[in-house]
Amino acid sequence: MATDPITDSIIALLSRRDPEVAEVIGLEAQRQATTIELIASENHVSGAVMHAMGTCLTNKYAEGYPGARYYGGCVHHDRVENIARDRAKSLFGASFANVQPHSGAQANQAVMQALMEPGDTFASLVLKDGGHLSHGMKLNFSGRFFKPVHYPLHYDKAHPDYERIDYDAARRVCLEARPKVVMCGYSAYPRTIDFQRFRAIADECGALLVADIAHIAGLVAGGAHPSPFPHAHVVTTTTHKTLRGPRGGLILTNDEELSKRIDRALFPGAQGGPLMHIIAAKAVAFGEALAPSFKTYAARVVENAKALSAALTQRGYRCTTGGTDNHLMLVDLRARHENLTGADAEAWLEAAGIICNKNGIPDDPRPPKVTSGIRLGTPAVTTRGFGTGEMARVAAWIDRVLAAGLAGQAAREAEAANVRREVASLCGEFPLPA
Ligand code: DSN
Repeated sequence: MATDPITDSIIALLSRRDPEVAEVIGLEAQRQATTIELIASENHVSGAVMHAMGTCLTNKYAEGYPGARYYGGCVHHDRVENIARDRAKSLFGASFANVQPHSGAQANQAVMQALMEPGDTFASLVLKDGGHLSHGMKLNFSGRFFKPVHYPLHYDKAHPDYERIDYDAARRVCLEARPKVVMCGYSAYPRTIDFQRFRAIADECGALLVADIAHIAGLVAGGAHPSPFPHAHVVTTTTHKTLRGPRGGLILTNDEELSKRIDRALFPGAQGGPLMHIIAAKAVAFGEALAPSFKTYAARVVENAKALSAALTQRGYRCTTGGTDNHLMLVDLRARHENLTGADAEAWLEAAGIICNKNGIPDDPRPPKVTSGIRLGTPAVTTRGFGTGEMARVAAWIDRVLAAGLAGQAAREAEAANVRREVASLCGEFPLPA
């Protein structure tokens, strides 16, 4: 099957120079072209974004910022970084953007360094219930050099906000711990985040509010989720999830004093030379996200997520919180198959060409490498052109594969092969973006 045309042309050249690596890239291109990508944090970038990444901008050291570099020969790099900064600012309505973070975790590292001293306290969601490792995991810089306190979800099944953020508890945690920073924004939370409420909590306890919108940045840019501005003091994000850019990070603020601290904390505090080819690709992606068609894309991502969640619910699965407001859902598998684990579901679905990840559900009794749930997201399939009709087919395939999986190895392998063929055929009708 044809893969995306940019990768095809790169492989054609590479196979003459380095057939070994070309072969691997070719196989991965085939995998992406013929499987259904439901990992909530992944997407398929445009050919223009892909092109910008593979350019001579990778050859240059450009430590510093536009107009203040540590190397000569940066005139074109200054220009492209300024284009990226300006586009990011207009996309998110911010007066400052740092486009250099290599990743979301490094964006968070820089912001924490800018806003706190080692040993200071910050508040974030209980990590296993949807937080990110850079929000205080013990092995991560955020947990080693700072002191995280965590706020919970509602864990009481009878509560109308079951499995949603417990804002009253968050307020109590923050008033008691008096953190310097309150972090909101998550990796596995299917509902709208009330940034205004978090700002009120931050103000009451004298903290700064940082919104990590890595997952929902494309929805914010496309108007399908409320903006963290004007509530958040600082916003961090990745650029490669719903925002559909190259793999990387971004920091935004409207506070001039904080912006200076953030620039210093990122370089030289956390990183050396910026990846200028990636910054060029970020500029291209921000340009795409500023186009009116991106609003339609963001709305469709949410529409598809709601359709997938409803179709799975109809088949007896339970989506946590009862559904989704954004691009992802957490599926509690036990409602349909008491003994099915997230780890098995992930593996069986992969064999059928449906790619997702096991994920703990709130209050999950199983350990993180096993889990009782899977996380599903619609950014990548929506880019491909899938609509609500295709979501219903995907839900039916998921159910078939998981039911057969529990019926034993022979049934599992036979059904995975059947579904794999049907999946590849549907993928053939929805080629990857050019
Ligand atoms: N690893 C990302 C995710 O899948 O959500 C978060 O950085």
